[in-house]
Amino acid sequence: MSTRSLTFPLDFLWGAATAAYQIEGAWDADGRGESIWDRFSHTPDKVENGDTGDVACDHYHLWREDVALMQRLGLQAYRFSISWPRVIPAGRGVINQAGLDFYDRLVDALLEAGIQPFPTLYHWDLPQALQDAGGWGARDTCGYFADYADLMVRRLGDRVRFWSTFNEPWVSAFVGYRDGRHAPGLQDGKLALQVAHHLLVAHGVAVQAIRATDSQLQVGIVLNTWPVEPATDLEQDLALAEAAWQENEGWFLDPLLRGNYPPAALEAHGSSAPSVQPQDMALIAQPLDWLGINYYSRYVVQKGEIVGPVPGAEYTDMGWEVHAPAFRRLLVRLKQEYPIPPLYITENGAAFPDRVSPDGRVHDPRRIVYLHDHLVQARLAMDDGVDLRGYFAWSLLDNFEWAYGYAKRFGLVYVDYATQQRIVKDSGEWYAQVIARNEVE
Ligand code: IFM
Repeated sequence: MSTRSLTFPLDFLWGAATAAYQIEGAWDADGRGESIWDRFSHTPDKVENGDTGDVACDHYHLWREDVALMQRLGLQAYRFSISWPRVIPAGRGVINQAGLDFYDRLVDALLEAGIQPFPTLYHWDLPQALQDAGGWGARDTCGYFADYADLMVRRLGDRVRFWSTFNEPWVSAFVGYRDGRHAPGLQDGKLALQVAHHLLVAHGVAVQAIRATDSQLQVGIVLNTWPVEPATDLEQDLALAEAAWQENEGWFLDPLLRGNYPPAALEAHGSSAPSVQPQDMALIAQPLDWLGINYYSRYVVQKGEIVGPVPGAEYTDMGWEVHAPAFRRLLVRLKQEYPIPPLYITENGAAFPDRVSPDGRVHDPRRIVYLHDHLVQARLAMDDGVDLRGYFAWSLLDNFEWAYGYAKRFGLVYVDYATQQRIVKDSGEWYAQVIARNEVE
């Protein structure tokens, strides 16, 4: 770690993030409907160890305690997601008041604790009833999503200023519908591209619905970014890295910010390219009040191949390279190449195999170094002119890490799943100091 302190602007927003299916549990409580992740995690061999989100961190019941933890850490904002099937069990039609009440109470408690709520409307848990009708492959789902967005904004918009439509649509489309490693577990590349398009259209109609209810709300979307960096200046490496950017990051950034798909990537998809209706691209490119960026790691390419492992590099428990300088390069690239709105880092963090020590504490020095180094790079990117307004660590709590179940721990707070005891890790204490001082040393 360096000896120089890097101070952040006074209004920089410090937070931590979670998602509904990963922490709430209470999967069938009080009228909640089934989601695609309930169905998927209950299907044999889909999730490591047969884990499910049935109980998870039981946040649905322990939310008061969790808000108190956030307050103790000094969080200024909390990014969580709303479970669509908890508030509209079949995804359309009948509304579940008990589900709405849960988020209502959570928002009130956060505000009382001085914590800004930062909800995401969709973090991968589509109501199963909508999946049965075609899921995101069906265009009608876009309209149901806009209705759901409208419902939530009418209910919470008097207290919640920041809204995001989707978390990581790339993952929903390609890991869920092409690779089959996430719900709904399909393996159809052409369908996945159509799904990606529908997610963007759904974003567009939801932004319109939200703004129609209250034009003052701050609406954004959260994208995952995983740059592929060339190991050399050789044409082959440069071309591969660029093609990967267009195919992955550009596939979402370009429609959202420029109103078109990246031409080369579109051409490369040939007959698998999505079918696009005349007004779609304008609909997708609604002005954004902010953009959320999730960053964890990068790939390196050399001689046309992904290098793995990168010699001398450190890897997290997910097998992801720890490489903070790529974070700054990414942020600067976004600023240089796109007409971006203000940015928030909506996720950044690392999984390590944490254990409770005999002293009853969880010592996680590698996570502290990871967070420190990424915050330094984020701050340096701000010196480079990047308009970065806030940072959310992933995650507040250890939680259900999708196909890995509970095997991976990303939290600032350790969760003992047998007892639901929470223990603030050393990284949580460290992050609290960063927030209190508004600087990284
Ligand atoms: O846990 C996930 C989260 O739900 C979305 N972004 C990446 C995290 C770590 O894999």
